[in-house]
Amino acid sequence: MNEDPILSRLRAAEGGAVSGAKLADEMGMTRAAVWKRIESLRKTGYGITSKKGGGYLLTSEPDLITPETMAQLLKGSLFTPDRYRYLTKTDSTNAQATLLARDGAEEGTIVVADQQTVGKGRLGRTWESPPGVNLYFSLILRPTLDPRFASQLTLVAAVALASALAGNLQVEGLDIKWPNDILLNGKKLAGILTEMSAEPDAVHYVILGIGVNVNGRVADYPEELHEIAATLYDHLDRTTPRSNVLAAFLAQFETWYGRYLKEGFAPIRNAWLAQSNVVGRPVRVNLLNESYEGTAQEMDPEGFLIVKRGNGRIEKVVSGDVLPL
Ligand code: BT5
Repeated sequence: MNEDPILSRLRAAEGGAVSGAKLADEMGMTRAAVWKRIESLRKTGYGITSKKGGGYLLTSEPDLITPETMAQLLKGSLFTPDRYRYLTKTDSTNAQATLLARDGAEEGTIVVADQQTVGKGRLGRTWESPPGVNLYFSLILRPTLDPRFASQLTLVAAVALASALAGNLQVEGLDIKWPNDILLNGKKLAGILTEMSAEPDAVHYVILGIGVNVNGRVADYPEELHEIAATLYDHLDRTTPRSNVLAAFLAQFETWYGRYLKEGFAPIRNAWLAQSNVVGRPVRVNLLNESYEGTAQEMDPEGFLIVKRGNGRIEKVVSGDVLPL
């Protein structure tokens, strides 16, 4: 979608005001039509002041992730603007992406929401998803892949997100936690929920759902998250445009996913190990009906975590939570 020409003109004025008459003239509109467009821009969150005889002045831009905003930033060939689906409020982007995938939506389709009412974590847990401040999105992928290895895509996404945050946005203090978290100074900044539909030998589709705490304040989250969640805003003490985080992630993901399909899991494993502190650390492994302590030894060539228990036994962790001690 094209950007609003009045908005482009106000941006181009770089802090200067443009008179209504001039805008009307340049756009080939009446002054009343210009005023109407300005009103609708204000409604979407743009700060535009108007002084009698002084013209219109753009003073602030909202933190939008609408198709119009993202169209300029989606430069790759996988997540193209025509595959971008935006919802202001939805139950869960994973649930919506699943419906689209069942209907045949193609690889590279992305469902983005400004707010989720039933954001999902793993194992029936919930993901806190307040409006206007964070990122909640789901990618539809259709890789030719043995379903046994589909969980490797969680690690591809973790590497891509860590690369976007550390590389493109220069955030320090990040760590990848097996299998699905990005931590910032030890607290959860982002989570990944991978779901799939498959038969024994073939993947039909994979939904990769990602939540990133960008401009939210942990103090506004429910009490039980105060000690465990992190946001970029709290860390940097300034807002980061959500569109930049999303665009950086999608570009990184396209690169890492491409490498994964071409070269296999080895390069992902190397990048993951380079960005994670878990190897060599004491950990607690929480499984559905068992919990034990040990030392994380390595990530095996398939992406599972190898943990040596206190009693010397070597375990391959294929699911569950691994918490650093
Ligand atoms: C996850 O689950 O970390 C996966 C989260 C995936 C969320 C995205 S948002 C877009 C897409 N659509 C969805 O419906 N979901 C995906 P898990 O490892 O089970 O962690 C869940 C736990 O993280 C919760 O039980 C809380 O303790 C904590 N938590 C909940 N909301 C959080 C938040 N906003 N920030 C940090 N921690 C949170």
